[in-house]
Amino acid sequence: MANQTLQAWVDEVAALTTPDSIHWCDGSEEEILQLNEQMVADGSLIRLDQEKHPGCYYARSDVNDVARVEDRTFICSTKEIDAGPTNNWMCPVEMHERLERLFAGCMTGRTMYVIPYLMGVPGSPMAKVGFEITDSPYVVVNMRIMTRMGKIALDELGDSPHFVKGVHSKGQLKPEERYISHFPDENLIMSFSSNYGGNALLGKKCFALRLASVLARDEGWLAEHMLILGITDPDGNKTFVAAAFPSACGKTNLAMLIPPEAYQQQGWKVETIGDDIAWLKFGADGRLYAVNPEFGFFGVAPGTSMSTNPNAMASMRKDTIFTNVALKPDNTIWWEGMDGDPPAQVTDWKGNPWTPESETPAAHPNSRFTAPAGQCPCISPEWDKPEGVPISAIIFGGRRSTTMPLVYEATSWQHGTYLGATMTSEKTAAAVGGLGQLRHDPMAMLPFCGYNMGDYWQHWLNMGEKGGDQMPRIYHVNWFRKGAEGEWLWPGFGENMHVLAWIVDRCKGEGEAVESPIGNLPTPAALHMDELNLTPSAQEELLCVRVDEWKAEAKERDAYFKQFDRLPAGIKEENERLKERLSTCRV
Ligand code: GTP
Ligand code: SPV
Ligand code: MN
Repeated sequence: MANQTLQAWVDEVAALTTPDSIHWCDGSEEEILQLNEQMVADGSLIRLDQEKHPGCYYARSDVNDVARVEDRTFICSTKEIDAGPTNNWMCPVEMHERLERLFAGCMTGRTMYVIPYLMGVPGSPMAKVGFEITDSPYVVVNMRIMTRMGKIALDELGDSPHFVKGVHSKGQLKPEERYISHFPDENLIMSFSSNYGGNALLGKKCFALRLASVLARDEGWLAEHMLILGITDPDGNKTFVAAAFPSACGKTNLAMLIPPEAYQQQGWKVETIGDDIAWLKFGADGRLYAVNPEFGFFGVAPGTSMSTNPNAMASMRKDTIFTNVALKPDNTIWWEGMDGDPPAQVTDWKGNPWTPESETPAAHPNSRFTAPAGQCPCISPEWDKPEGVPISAIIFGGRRSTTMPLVYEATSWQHGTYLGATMTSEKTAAAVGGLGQLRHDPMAMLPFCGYNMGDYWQHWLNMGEKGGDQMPRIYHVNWFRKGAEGEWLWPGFGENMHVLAWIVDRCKGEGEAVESPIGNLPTPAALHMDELNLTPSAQEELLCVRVDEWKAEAKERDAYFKQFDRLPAGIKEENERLKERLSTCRV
């Protein structure tokens, strides 16, 4: 091993965790086959029907290990103020002591895998190397799909001492021993007692968002919880857009959108660059460029079907791992919302018999597929461009049953930053606890920002200062507004194209808009609303701004902002301006 820093660290972790053997992963086909075989033999994976699902496997997690655990996730910066009011903080010395007790000897009887991986495109100025040490072969095979893994990362690293360290052990999967800890000053992640995606696949949320957001602040770029897509318009021009929605609020679906027939006939086309994470940096021309640092999709299974997202269904046609979905007797899979009638009998995600009469879901609401991004039929030819794609618009959005219109436009970068900072959304099954509760989730980064949220907003404002009038336009969307009966007012999915097309039009200086106290709204005609079978009341509700509701919203934001010692003046100013516009408008 030529890289001394790397070898010394691996030796140190091995001395602490005392594995029976050490395996350096090369990321080869044979290695993965062998690991899959081994897991099938010990019962931790089930091989699916190889004709219907070639190269696909099925896994069930521990019943207490199905989602991210935000109350067990820590940012261990030296000073508490640098983690800020929205993160759990623990003193790094104390967290190290606590973790060292848990990690001591935890790999006895197990193999320790050393996974070299690359986040970003090889040769890209934005690519970064990480290593994950783990005792979980399930983590290895998932990391192989989610990242560019093996030799490619070692080659990129060479003998440089600069890489992100990740130490993971599934421990005994006890919830009370679970810690997802980040040490920004050491470029180190330590994760114990969970095998679930966001807790255990350390390249994803732990590195590419929590640690990367700190690096991005220091180096003048952005690490964001955003999908990236390319939209070709009828003139043949491509516009690239990035969008931040909280977990399980529609990023994968929007990233793979298929335009409705009428739009396709005019020449509209959508291509995917990424579905969860974007790293954005200024290019030589002063514009903001985005890359997807990942290599696969870790997507929500329930609700994914040929009618909602055929591109996701095609992405998982082979070489995919399904976790916590339901298993059919013929070794195929099923989940709620898949096409057709529910099967007469399946084995549910806990391993129990299930029928359509059962009172619990067959697939866990946060069950997931891990699929190679390259298998997506609409993957963009630009998705592995080292320099990334130039972003013309940024979209924020949450899951809001009321108040938030379908779409509106910010009037400046500062106003747009404020729209991101004030995002709220109803909680989903992607994290443990509080399902359906409305909470603030700024820029969809509440669980993922590795430093003080006030400083993060200031960093956004600073980026705007630097980029000037070349910065992307900013929008806020809401696909989830409900009617009196609790029904969705907006059809969503492919029909979200109506909104994307308006945004593209606006980026070109076209597309009709009307001013309102909250920002610019489209007219129904600019959205081609008449092509949808919406009732007149749904159409009105989707684009209305109720002044009394918004006054309450603005007041609540004042209360929310009180916890931030480092609230940027620009954010406070935008809330004052909003209140002023609301108080003077005549409705
Ligand atoms: P993470 O992977 O957790 O970050 O989630 P995500 O943001 O990628 O969410 P995803 O696209 O997987 O969607 C989550 C859930 O929202 C699924 O059950 C979808 O069916 C549903 N969903 C997505 N888009 C829409 C939409 O436009 N309208 C409605 N009503 N539901 C949607
Ligand atoms: C999310 O929860 O936002 C996800 C899944 O994308 S996880 O990788 O578990 O974070
Ligand atoms: Mn996500």
